[in-house]
Amino acid sequence: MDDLIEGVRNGRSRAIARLITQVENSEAAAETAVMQLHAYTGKAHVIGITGPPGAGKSTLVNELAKELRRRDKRVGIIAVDPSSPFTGGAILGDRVRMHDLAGDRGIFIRSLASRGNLGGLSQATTAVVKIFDAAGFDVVLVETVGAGQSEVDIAAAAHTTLVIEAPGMGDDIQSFKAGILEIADILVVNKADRPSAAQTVKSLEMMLHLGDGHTMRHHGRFVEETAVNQIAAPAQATWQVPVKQTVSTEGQGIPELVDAIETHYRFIRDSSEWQVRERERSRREMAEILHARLWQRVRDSVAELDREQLITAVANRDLDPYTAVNQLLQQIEK
Ligand SMILES: Nc1nc2c(ncn2[C@@H]2O[C@H](COP(=O)(O)OP(=O)(O)OP(=O)(O)O)[C@@H](O)[C@H]2O)c(=O)[nH]1
Ligand SMILES: [Mg+2]
Repeated sequence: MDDLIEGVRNGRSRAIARLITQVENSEAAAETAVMQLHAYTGKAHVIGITGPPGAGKSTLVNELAKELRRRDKRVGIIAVDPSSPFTGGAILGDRVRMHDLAGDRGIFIRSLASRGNLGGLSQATTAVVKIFDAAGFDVVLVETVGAGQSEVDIAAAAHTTLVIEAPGMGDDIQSFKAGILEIADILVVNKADRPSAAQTVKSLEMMLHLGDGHTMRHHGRFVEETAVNQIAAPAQATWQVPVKQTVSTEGQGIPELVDAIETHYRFIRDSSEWQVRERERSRREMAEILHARLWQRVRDSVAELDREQLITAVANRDLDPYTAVNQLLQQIEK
């Protein structure tokens, strides 16, 4: 086990791959290893890349990784729950596109697929970010499809979140998913080679402008710029969300996007924002572990038949879910 931890800390690919596989299979040994690695983390810049299916996230990640390598950064990449299973086309496509990067020791790419375990994917992603961090990767890129709340949560656990949009999906303001402004640190209009790209950029900039009466102070939360807040926290530096255009298939706009990412990194490092986000990430991580642990204790102390009966009772409206959970808690507290 100590060999495995030493291997990961020395950035050895075999050790990293082995530990990630253990994490994916929820092996008890993996938990112990990740536990021990925590002390060696906290250095990597974690970047979430999210957006609708087909917006060009994987192509962009590939180009970002190449540019970051040119800037001498070591890069870990996680594709979370790619839209197709391992046998399907999307992943194959990802492999082909990411093929450029194969053989580069400064890069490690891993796909994580949903296993249906409780809190499984989210917890596995957090663990793999930790492994890359402990292995000395400077940057960790996490690609998620921005379709459901859980995926958005994963992106929100990053230091810097890129929201990728593509033109031509009905470029009126309403068509953009509610909530993207809350999580985006940088907006990217990919496929800028498409004719309607300018309109998409305009719509996004208008949305940002509508939010101008607010000050983005805490990640994912808008704080009203009231007199009270100004007295309580005077002259807080604020981040203006930029809208960047890229043509990922041509590598266009990529160096400028990496510049914007580095500017954001300096902004959060030089303000209290890094600490705010580290605390937020720690809080989420603990909540996930707590959730999994509680369910495990319920499974250990309440017979499956009894659990299923409670679920049926709630579904049939014979019982409300609060009472059902209270009953479960009483049984594990015994
Ligand atoms: N014209 C154009 N096509 C692009 C651009 N970037 C990506 N594409 C194409 O768009 C398609 C989808 O790209 P992906 O990178 O797989 O998109 P994705 O967002 O990762 O897709 P999912 O992971 O399935 O959600 C591919 O056929 C790409 O070649 C671009 O800048 N311009
Ligand atoms: Mg993809």
